[in-house]
Amino acid sequence: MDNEKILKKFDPEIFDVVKGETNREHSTLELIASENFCSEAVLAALGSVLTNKYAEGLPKKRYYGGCEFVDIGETLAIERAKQLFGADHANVQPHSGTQANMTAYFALANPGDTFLGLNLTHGGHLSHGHPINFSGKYFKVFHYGVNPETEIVDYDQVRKLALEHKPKVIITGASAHPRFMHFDKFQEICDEVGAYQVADIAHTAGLVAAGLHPSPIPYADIVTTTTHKTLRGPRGAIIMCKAKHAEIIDKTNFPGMQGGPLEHVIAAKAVAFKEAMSDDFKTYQKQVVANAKALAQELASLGYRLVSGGTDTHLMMVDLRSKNITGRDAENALGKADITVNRNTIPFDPQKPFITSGIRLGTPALTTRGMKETEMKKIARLIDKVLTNMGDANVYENVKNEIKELTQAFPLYAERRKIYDAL
Ligand code: DSN
Repeated sequence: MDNEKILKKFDPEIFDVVKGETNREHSTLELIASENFCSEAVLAALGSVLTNKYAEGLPKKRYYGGCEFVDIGETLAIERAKQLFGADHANVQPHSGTQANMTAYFALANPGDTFLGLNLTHGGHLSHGHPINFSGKYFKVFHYGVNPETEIVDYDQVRKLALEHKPKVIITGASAHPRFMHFDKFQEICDEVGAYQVADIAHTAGLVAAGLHPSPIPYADIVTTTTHKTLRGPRGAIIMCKAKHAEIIDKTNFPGMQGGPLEHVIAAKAVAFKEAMSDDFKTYQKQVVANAKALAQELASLGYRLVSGGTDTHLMMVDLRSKNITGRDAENALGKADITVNRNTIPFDPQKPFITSGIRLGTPALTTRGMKETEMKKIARLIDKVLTNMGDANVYENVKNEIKELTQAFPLYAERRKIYDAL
């Protein structure tokens, strides 16, 4: 890898950042549900000269010359996204999930229009109408939540709120809800009140592509997703929609919301979509779900309460109140023992979002390393060891040693690390 040699020579400080992060990813247990490890092929496209090219517009309809190669890359990304999800239309230019949502909302609605979205503290997302986000500032957003008993999305409440507020858009999808989203049920409500459905499947896109989670494509007007979570591609997003919205989506994204597309990222998205069409990817996604179930079951048997009692997906929400620990303290303690998680509010959380009563755990990244149910059970016990011995540095050290064994048995970016070490 001559590139690394050049970087090391010219900018050793940044080289050390890249090397340090690669080693951190290898030597810790990554349980953040929205993270994953993309392939060397994806990284190769990302770190290419495609970053140099301005290509405002769409393939064959650009505002710049010299786009013949990026046109091929972007067309491949579009066609593969359409094939992977069975969508009529795809725009692969959004820089992030929030920007994809921004395009979706402004394509369908005007500032001041009424929306419905899932409450952030019940598993929604900032860009689903939180007052501190653009979505909550430009639109009048009412929030639905989960049923207090089942902790699963309350479709009766969604319907009641929809009939009461007559939203222009109902945002579906979640970032911290462990159960399936039933887009068909949402669509029935949308049809009843004349609302558009915008489904944000950022978290479950890989599962949807593999047929392991209900797809919103047959129902929703617009579907957005990031490409770096369960989909295991580069950091970024795409928008898919029904043919009737194709023109407005493309126009709203550019020139409406964004400038020049990131053609290196778009090429990397194309690579990831090709990977996602393989049988290996389906097997991987099945294991992601099996691992999540195994981790959840073991945690439950160790006395942890799981929001909604378990998971259907790649993630679970752990309620720490019975252990008298906050999400923030758990995140910090686990971090000291080389287990990376994020604190997260749980439905009806009595704590503030900065503290929280829960943690969110996900299995996409560890499954990419090849870990299976046996490792998940072990990891549940290691998590418990830390959380039942808060502040005990000896315990953290013991857990770290066990994690070292585990990470060495499932190496990550081994070739890359070898090259960095040799420089
Ligand atoms: N999508 C969020 C997450 O799930 O981590 C971050 O915006």
